[in-house]
Amino acid sequence: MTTITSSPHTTRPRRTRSRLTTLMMATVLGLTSLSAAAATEMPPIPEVTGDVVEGDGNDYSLKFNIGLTQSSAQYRGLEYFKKIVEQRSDGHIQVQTFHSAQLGDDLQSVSALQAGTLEMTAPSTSPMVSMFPQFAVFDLPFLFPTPEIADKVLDGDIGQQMLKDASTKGLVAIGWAENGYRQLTNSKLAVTSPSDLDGLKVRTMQNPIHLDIWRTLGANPTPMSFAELFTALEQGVVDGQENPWITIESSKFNEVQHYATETNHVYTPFITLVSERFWDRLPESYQQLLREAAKQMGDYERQVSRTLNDQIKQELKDQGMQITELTPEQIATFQEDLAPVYDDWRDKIGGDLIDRIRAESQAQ
Ligand code: TK8
Repeated sequence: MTTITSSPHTTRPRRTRSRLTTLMMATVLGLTSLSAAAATEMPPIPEVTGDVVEGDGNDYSLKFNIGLTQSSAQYRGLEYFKKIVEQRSDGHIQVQTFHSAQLGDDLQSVSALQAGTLEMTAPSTSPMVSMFPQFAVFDLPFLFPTPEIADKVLDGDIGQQMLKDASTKGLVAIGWAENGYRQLTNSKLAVTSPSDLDGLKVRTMQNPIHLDIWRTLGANPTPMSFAELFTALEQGVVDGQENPWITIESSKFNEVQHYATETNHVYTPFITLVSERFWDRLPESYQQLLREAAKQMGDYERQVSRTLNDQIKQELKDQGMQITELTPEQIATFQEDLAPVYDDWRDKIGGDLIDRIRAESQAQ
């Protein structure tokens, strides 16, 4: 049985200790059976559908590297991708999967794709805005009120055009998946309003809008690669960070962050990328197979991510994290404070694009 919390291969020794401490504390509180029973089960990897695809007689192998750990929904998606591609190519395409930034963080992986030393990766769109400024739209706070609206945008004309536009500079963009709604964690205090953030050192993704968001709210933001984040939190280089619940748990941030606030301030997509050098070597039939597999991976990964989101929030609570759920009024305070971020970025990003996304929300 695969569980999201049992990740013996990714657990570093020093983390095991704090995990143990957490478990011992839970025992004292009589919570062991609760948290053990809550061990999250991933929705099963679906059976592969579709016929075997004829290639050109050659064998190919591709390395697919991501930043999140083996217990993330994202990695689970990669396992499904591997299964589809290997089965439907009748073993002519071998997929090797890598997690936890083993072959580099988001930006390093994208460079490796361009250089042709790595075949696939799926970064958050946010660190890529220096290459593709239009991705900045996904960094605007509170733009996607529900995951279904995000799907409509990403799977509809806007998202499909963005994939085309991002298929340049040595990259081929073939699909979307979800990182998800971001939540704030920190080691200092229960945050209920922007005034609590005064001077708090918050790690952000390497992205100017995220910097702007946290500066506007009064925090002291520091951009940093995700690969450096656990150590930075553990050593107190930063006080806090923000990521979806599933990432907070699969990266064990709760072991070094006592407080969390359910802010849902930004919805971050993952974009599935292939090295153009590799792509150009493939027969068209295999290019099409990768596109189909990327689509199925994205749909499944979203399903896993959404099924687990609330469950994992509960598990984090059971493990002792103090989670603050904001009232609509408290959320409104964050939204009002962040209005200037919209004003500052609207023209740079393109007001049209923002309006089209807003229209999708209203059409619901
Ligand atoms: C993982 C990152 C991560 C992102 C971040 O490679 O950097 O905080 O949310 O998921 O893409």
